Amino acid sequence: MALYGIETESIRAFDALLESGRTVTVTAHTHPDGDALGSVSALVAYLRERRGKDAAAVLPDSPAATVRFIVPDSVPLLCHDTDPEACLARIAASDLVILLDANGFSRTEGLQEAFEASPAPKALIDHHVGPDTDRFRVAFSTPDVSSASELLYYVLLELPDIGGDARRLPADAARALLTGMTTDTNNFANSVYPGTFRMAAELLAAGVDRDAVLADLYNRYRENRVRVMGYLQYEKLRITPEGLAFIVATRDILERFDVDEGETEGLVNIPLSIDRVKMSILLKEEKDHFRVSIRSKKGFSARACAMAHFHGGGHENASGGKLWWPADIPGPEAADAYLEQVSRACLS
Ligand SMILES: [Mn+2]
Repeated sequence: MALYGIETESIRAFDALLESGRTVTVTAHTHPDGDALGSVSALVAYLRERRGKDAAAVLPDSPAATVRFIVPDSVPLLCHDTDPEACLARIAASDLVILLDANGFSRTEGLQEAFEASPAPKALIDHHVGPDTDRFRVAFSTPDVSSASELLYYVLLELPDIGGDARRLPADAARALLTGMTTDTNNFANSVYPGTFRMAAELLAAGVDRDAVLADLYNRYRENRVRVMGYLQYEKLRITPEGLAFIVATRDILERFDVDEGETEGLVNIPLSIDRVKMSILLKEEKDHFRVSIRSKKGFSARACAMAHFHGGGHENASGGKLWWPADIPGPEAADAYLEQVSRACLS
C-alpha cells in the first residue's frame, strides 16, 4: 500500500474509470478555497494533457479574485452562479464525475441535485471526515493528510503513466498541486505530514517555481485587505476568560472597507498566536446569517464546537458553519452574547 491508505485495488479501479470516461467533470465544495481550486485544476490538467480527455471543472460558485489565478488558462471552468445552464448541461453530458476536497455532493449546494441525478460513475478524493462513500465507485479518503491536493498528488503518482515520477505531471498540474497544499497548510504551518514535505520536495525538483507561487498567494492583495484585517484585530477582537478569541465582522464594516469574497482569508488564524487563546472564531455577516470560521489549538476541538453550535463541521482544528437569525439568535447584534455562551460551553 502506498502512502495514506491508497490501495493498489483502488488505483486500478480509478485508472479504469479514467480510461472509460470521455467527458469528465471535476468539482469541489462551494466557496472554493485554494485547495479546492488547486486539486480540481491539477486533475483537469492531467486528464486533458496526459489522457486526452474532454475534462472540465464545474464549480458551485465562482472563485474569489484572491485565488482565481490558481486555475490556469488551460483548464476550462464553468461556475453555477454565473452560468447555471452550461453547468447543468455539462453535468448531464458527463460520463464520469470526480469530487475533490468535499466529503459528499451536499457540499456542492446548488449543483447537488444535478450530480446526484447523474447516472455517470463517480469518484471521490477528499480529506474531510465522514465521506459519503456509498455514492462513489472509487473513493480515496483520509483526514490524516494535509489537503485534497496532497492526496491527489499521491493518487496521480500511483497511476501507471506517472509511475511515481512527478516530472511526468503536466507543469500546470504540478504547480496547482503545490499551490493547493500550500494554502491548506497555511504555508506549512498546520496539518503537515512527512508526505507533505516529500511532495513539496518532489514538485520543486520537477521544476515548480515556489517563489512565484508564494508571490501569487501572499503578495498580490489589495490595500484594503490589509487595512480591514488591521481594523478588525484592533477594534473588534474580543477574548473571553475561557480563552475564546472572536471577531464579528458586520456588514457595515465589510462594506466600509469594500471587502470582497476571500479577502479576510487567514484572519481567523491570527488570534491563535496569543498565548492564552485556545480557540478562535470569525463571524462574517451575510443576508440572514453569519458565516462562521473556527480554528483551535491542539487539545481543543474546533469541529465539536462547529457541530454543537454552528450547524457545521470540518477538521479537528479547522472547521466552519453558520449562525442564522432568527432561528439561532434574535439578530446580528446578539452575536457577542451567543459567542460568550459558546466559549463557556466549549472551553470550560
Ligand atoms: Mn482542503
